[in-house]
Amino acid sequence: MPIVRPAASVALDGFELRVLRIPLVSPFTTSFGTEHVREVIVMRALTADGEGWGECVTGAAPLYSSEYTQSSWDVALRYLVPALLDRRRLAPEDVAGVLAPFIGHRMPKAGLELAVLDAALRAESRPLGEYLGAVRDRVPSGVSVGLQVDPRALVETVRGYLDEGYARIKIKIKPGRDVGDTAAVRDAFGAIPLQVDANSAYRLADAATLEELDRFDLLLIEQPLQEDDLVDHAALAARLRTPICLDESIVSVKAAADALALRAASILNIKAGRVGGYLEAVRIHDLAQDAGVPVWCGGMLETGIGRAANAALAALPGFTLPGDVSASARFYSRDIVTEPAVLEDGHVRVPTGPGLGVEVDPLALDEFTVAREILRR
Ligand code: OSB
Ligand code: MG
Repeated sequence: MPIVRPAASVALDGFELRVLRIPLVSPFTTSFGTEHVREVIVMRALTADGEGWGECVTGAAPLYSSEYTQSSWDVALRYLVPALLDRRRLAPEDVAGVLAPFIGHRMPKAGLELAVLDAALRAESRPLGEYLGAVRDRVPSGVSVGLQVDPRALVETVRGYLDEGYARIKIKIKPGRDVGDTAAVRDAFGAIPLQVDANSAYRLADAATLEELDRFDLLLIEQPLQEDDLVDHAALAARLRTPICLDESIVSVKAAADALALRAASILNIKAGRVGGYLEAVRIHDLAQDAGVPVWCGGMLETGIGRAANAALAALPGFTLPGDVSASARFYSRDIVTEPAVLEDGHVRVPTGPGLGVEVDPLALDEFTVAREILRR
């Protein structure tokens, strides 16, 4: 369902942007690298009616996408924030249009839109979930498991998450660490809900290796090929029994429509940060629902800000597969909100308070801050 009732506009006074560096509880390794610290930008909208918070999901380096911390920081301070502050009043639904002349940079655009949306909804005492069209009060929680030193270590790590109650396991794969790792997890745990994520590490020439994964009855294979390889993904999908799910390739509702038309994917991972915001994410959800295509909510190691918003998004009716909406403690021993997401019976609760429904902890925020800028009108 499209957004039924728009939010009120806010009178913008300024934005505060911070770069945070938050230690991870354990290193997170994908086919594109290992992270020990989550570097992230948080943005605070300052308005006449109160504040609102957003998060920009770029990583420190352009490894998952072309966007990264300093590209987001630069474009936000130089172009995006000034364009928003040019408007005396702004409704959340207008943010994307004001920022549209600036090509790309969807991650900082998404963070700024979320900050404005949170401010507007808090001022109206409306929860984000209700605004987006949530139909559940909690969502099943999947966990994304990074590459481990060997398959035995992987099995022990997965065992820990299963013991905690996670509803679905996703393991990262890359060439040379695919069939063996997947076989080890299947052998150890049988018919658990299991999927794999390659983060673009393969080429169509690797199709024979990926075909071997068909015997594991995976829920899906996520983003085997590169971001712009829609035609190759379609060719691969025709050879596999396992559904192909796209992550990196789905940067907009247009990209989603193209991917479905080409049969490059039969499942979509929706990440609000990657597609330019939660409103575009809802449009992709609506498109997929009309097409009968299942979607799930991806994650980008969000802080409590983005994690609360992701739980709200994942509660929409078309999110029929468990998302990467894990407990905060899966990544962080200290989060920047006062009520970090927790795992309860394999689920994460959708916050019900106004806006994001979580409060930022100013002491934690200061502890992790490495850069700070305020722009006022
Ligand atoms: O591909 O889904 C991905 C983290 C960073 C960048 C890309 C991805 C991921 C994850 C972690 O898999 C998802 C999470 O936040 O739990
Ligand atoms: Mg992915």
